[in-house]
Amino acid sequence: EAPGTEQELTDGFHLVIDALKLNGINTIYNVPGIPITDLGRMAQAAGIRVISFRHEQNAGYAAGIAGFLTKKPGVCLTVSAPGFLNGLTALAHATTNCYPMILISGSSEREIVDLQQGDYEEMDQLAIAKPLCKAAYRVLHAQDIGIGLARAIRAAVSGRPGGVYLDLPAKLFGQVMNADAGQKSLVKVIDAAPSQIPSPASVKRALDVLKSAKRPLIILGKGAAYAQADEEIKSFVEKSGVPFLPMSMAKGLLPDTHPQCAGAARSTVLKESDVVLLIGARLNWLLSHGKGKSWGEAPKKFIQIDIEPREMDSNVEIVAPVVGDIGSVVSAFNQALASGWTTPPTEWTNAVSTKREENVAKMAPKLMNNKSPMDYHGALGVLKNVIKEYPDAILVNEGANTLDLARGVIDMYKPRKRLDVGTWGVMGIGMGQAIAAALETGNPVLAVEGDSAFGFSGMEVETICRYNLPICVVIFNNDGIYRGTDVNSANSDPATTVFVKGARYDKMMEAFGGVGVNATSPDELKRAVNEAIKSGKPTLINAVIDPAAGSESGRIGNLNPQSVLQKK
Ligand code: OXT
Ligand code: ADP
Ligand code: MG
Repeated sequence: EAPGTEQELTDGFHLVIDALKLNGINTIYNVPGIPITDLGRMAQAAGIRVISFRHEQNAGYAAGIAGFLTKKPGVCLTVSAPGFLNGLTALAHATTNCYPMILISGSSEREIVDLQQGDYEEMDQLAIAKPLCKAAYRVLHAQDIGIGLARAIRAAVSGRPGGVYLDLPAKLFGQVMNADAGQKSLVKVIDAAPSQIPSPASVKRALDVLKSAKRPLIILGKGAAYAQADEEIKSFVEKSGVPFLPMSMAKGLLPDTHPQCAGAARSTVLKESDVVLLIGARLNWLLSHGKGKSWGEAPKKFIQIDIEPREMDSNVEIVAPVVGDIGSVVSAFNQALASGWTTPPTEWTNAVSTKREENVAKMAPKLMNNKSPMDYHGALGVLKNVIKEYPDAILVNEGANTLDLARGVIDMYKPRKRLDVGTWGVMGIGMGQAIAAALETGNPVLAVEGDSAFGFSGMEVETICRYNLPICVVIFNNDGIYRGTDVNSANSDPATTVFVKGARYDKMMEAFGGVGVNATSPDELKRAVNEAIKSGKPTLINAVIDPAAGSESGRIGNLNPQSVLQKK
C-alpha cells in the first residue's frame, strides 16, 4: 500500500458474516437486541436469511431441527444473559438429541464480567454453557473470528453431532482490522464431518451374529434418519428380510406401511426377538434401557451401529459394536450381503406380520368414528389420511396423548418428515420446529399440538404469519394437560392440569392475519386441513377434543412416581 492512502478496513460484524457465508450458512434464527441488532441487519443485507422470533427458545429449537434436517449446523443468535439463557435450553436439547447447532450469543465486557462489576446483562456465559453442550468457545480478537467459527462448525457436525456455544463479546463486533488480512483469516472448513469407516472385523462380527438369529429385529433411530443414507438403509433392510421397528423420528425412513415394518407390533418384537440390531438408536429410556419386562425373558444379543464409541455397552452388553457413520457401515453391510444372505425364518416374519395386522385391524374402526366433540382417534384418522395424501408434508408433533396417539396412528412414508419432542420429551419445540421445517424444506408443515404443548411456543404464530409460511397448526384442545376434567376440591383455584374451558386458539391466528378455524367434528377438521395445505396459508385449527378422552401422561403414565402412601 502506498504511504498516505487509506487502508481498507473490515470489522468484527463483517468478519462474522463473511465467515458464516464462506461456510454455506445461509440462515440465522434469532431475536435481536444489544449487542447483536446490527449484526442481524448486516447479515440480512449481505444475503443471509435472518429469521426473527418472539422468544430465543423457539429460535433455538428452530436452529436445532434445521441441523437435523440439513446435516449443517443450525445457527441461533441471541443477546446476552437472559437471551442467552433462553436459547440455552434449546442448545442443551440439541446436544441431547445429537442435532448440530451453534448458539452464538453476544456478551458483556469481559473486564467487567470477570470482576463482577455489574455490566449491562452481565453473565459469565461461557462457563454456564460449557456443561450443557458439546463444546464452547469465546473469540476475543477479530482476527480469530474465522478460526473460532471453524472450530464451532467442526465440533457441531463431526462425530456425534451436538450443540456448540460461541461467545462473541460486544467489543469484538466493533474491532477493525485490515480487510485483506481479515479475508485471509477466514477458514472454510474442509470435510467438516469426515466419514468414519467401520473396521472390517466389526462388520463381519455383526453380520455373523445377525445371521445366527432365529428372530432378528432391526431398530432404526433418529441417527439413521440424520445420516441421510436412505437408499443404503432401505436396501439393507429389504435384502436382509429382517423386520424393522422405527423410533418415532425414524418413521418414514422406510414407509410405516412397508411389509417388514413392525411398528404396530412393538411389544411383540421387543419381547420375542433374539438378536437386535440398533442403527442410530440409543438404549435409553425410550427403549427401556434394553432390559426388563418390555424385553421379555429370553436372552438377547445386541448389535449396535453408532458413530460414538462410548455409546456401546451404555446400558447392556453389546456383543457386536460397529463404530462408524451409518452410511459407511450400512454400505459395508450391503457389500457383504451381496455375496449371499439367508433371510430370517418365515415363522418369525409371519408371526410379526400377523401381530401387526391384528393391531392395525383393531385400530381401524376407531379412526372412522365421527364423534363430536372428537376423541383422539376420530381426529387422528383424518390427519392420517392427510399425510397419506401429502407424504412430503412435514409432521411436527408434541403433547402427551396428542403425541403418543399421533405417533401410532399417522403413518409416515418418507425420511425426516416426522419431527417431535425427541429424547427429553420436551414441550415447546412445536412452532420453532415447524418454522424451520417450512423454511429449510419448502414443504407444507402440519403441526399437531396438544393445547398445553402449543402454549409453550404459541406466540410464534405471529412469526408464522409474518413470514407467510405454509404451516397448518392443529391444536388438540381438550382443555388441559392430559385431560380437562380435573377438579380441585380444596379451594376455588382451578386444578393444576386444566385450562380455560372452551378456549378458542383459532382466534390467536386471526389476530395476526392468518386463517383460524374452530373444528368440532372430523368432517370439519378434514375440510379445514385440506384447505390449509392446498392454500399454503398460515392456518390454526382449534380441534375440539372431549376433555375426558386422554389418559394421564399418555403412554408413559408408568413413569410418574408412586408412593405407597398415595391412594390413586
Ligand atoms: O405392541 P403394543 O401392543 O404394545 O402396541 C403398541 C404398538 O404396537 C401399537 N401401534 C399400532 N397399532 C395399530 N396401528 C398402528 N399403526 C400402530 N402403531 C403402533 O400401539 C402401541 C403403542 O405404540 P408405540 O407408541 O410405538 O409404543 P409405546 O409403548 O408407547 O412406546 C414407548 C415409548 C416410550 C417409545 C413411547 O411411548 C414414546 O416415544 N413416548 C414419548 C413420550 C413423550 O416423550 N412424551 C412427552 C412428555 S409427557 C410429559 O412430560 C408432559 N408435560 C410435562 C412437561 C414437558 N414434557 N416439557 C416441559 C418443558 N415442561 C413440562 C406436559 C406439560 S406432556 C405435557 C402436556 C400434555 O398436555 P397436552 O395438552 O399438550 O397434550 P394432551 O395429553 O393431548 O392433553
Ligand atoms: P432415537 O431417539 O430415535 O432412538 P437417539 O437419539 O437415541 O435416537 O440415537 C441417535 C444415535 O445416532 C446417537 O447415539 C448418535 O450418536 C447416533 N448417530 C447420529 N448420527 C450418526 C451417524 N451419521 N452415524 C452413526 N451414528 C450416528
Ligand atoms: Mg391437552
